[in-house]
Amino acid sequence: MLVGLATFEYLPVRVGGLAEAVTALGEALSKEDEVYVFMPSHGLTKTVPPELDLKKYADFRITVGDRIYPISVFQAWRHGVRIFLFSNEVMDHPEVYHPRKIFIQKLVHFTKALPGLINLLLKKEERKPGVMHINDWHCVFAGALVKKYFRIPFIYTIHRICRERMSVQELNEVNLGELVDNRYLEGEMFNIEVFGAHQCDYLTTVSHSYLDEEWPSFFSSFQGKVTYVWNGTDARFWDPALLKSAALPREERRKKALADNGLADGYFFFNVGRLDAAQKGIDVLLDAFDQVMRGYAEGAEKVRDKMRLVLLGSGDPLLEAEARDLEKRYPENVKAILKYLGREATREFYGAADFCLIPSNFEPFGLVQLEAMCMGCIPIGTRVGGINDTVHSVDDHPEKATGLLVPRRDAAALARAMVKMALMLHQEPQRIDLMRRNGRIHVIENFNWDRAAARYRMVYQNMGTLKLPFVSYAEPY
Ligand code: NHF
Repeated sequence: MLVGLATFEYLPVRVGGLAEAVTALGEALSKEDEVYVFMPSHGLTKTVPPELDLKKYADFRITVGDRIYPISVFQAWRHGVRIFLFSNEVMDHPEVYHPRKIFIQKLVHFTKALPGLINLLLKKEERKPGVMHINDWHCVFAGALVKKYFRIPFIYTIHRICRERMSVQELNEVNLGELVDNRYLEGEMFNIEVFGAHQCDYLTTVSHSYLDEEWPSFFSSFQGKVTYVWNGTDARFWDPALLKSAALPREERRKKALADNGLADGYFFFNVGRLDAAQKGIDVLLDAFDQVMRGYAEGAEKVRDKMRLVLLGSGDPLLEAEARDLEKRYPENVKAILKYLGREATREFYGAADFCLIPSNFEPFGLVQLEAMCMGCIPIGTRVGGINDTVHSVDDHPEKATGLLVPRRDAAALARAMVKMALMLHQEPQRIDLMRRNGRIHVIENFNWDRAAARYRMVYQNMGTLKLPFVSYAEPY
């Protein structure tokens, strides 16, 4: 089958987990299917990385309002996937989602460019995708038009519900009034995700728990055509054997990584990612660590002096300031590295840290817990979304435990969990070792991209033959 993936992020263009997920899926699908990716260039055509052998494929024009815009389509091959990039003065803007005004213009240009390219593919190559896989709300208008004009069914995957709206006036001004329908209107605002979910042939999201959490408010309206497909991770990259200091015992690696960051050896807690309160719950993490240091959690006095926390990532300036403040108050315990250091350096941290803190308030899937488990770094996360689906908590499954789960938005519970795990590391190292081993095996067996690709393939095939529903959302797999 020829699968078209429409997305706003695909490596090397990356803002968050969406890029990792769609790229890995495209590559896994390409082992059995042909995969074409469609994306705005986001300026990639101007700063072409050498590994992308980018070539002009076609030029055409689109109309937006009363203006005519040229579009150049470039194509490249990356790891077996054919990538089409749309380039013009709007779609070349290097920021993917900012500023909002340009981002919405990009969305509109993409909506018009995709049917234009499908038309050209038909003309030049006499073929079209058998299915379009639309990723997140940015691409749903394009999916709906391609379905309408070319009879290509589409699957809509929600990586995170954003509840995004555009006004009816905005849509009419860019000649997309044909999409407007009362069913999607909230006053004069048009709900893009509700539109996409109605229009698509199949709706998926990235974990069972997220589907459950958002069932009453969103997914239940689409019963019969909705399911979940778990993401995966690449355990070949997230492999302790690839660490610079792979030959050293884990405790030595920890000692060294902490020393490199100006800290003495201790119980090493690590957090990586965007510093954000709304989704990632970093405010809760900072509060929890402070509670341990102040001795509020039971048993904290036994571990307090040896608590170490390394934060890696940037984000909300307010949280960055709070992280700096925590570092100042506890200079012997905390190191805040307020930037991203790249995948290889992150891997070194996972390979040295004892525990990875993932205090998200919601997490459709979340890749960090998988990466950590692959690397023997034990996740302490919240019981939400993909974290809940992928981590076996030591409280629920002593034998097959891979981490510890706590309630969301509960700093006191997280503080208790940190103390509990630090004490376990000290008192029951064999139990900790078992959790590290369990984690890597669990990810390799259950959360790999070949498995995800196989599950998506089932969805594509069911759409093709219109055998719906093929699975109840609640059916585990
Ligand atoms: O892993 C890729 C990612 C998810 O939880 C993550 C999110 C956005 O919020 O599916 O998409």
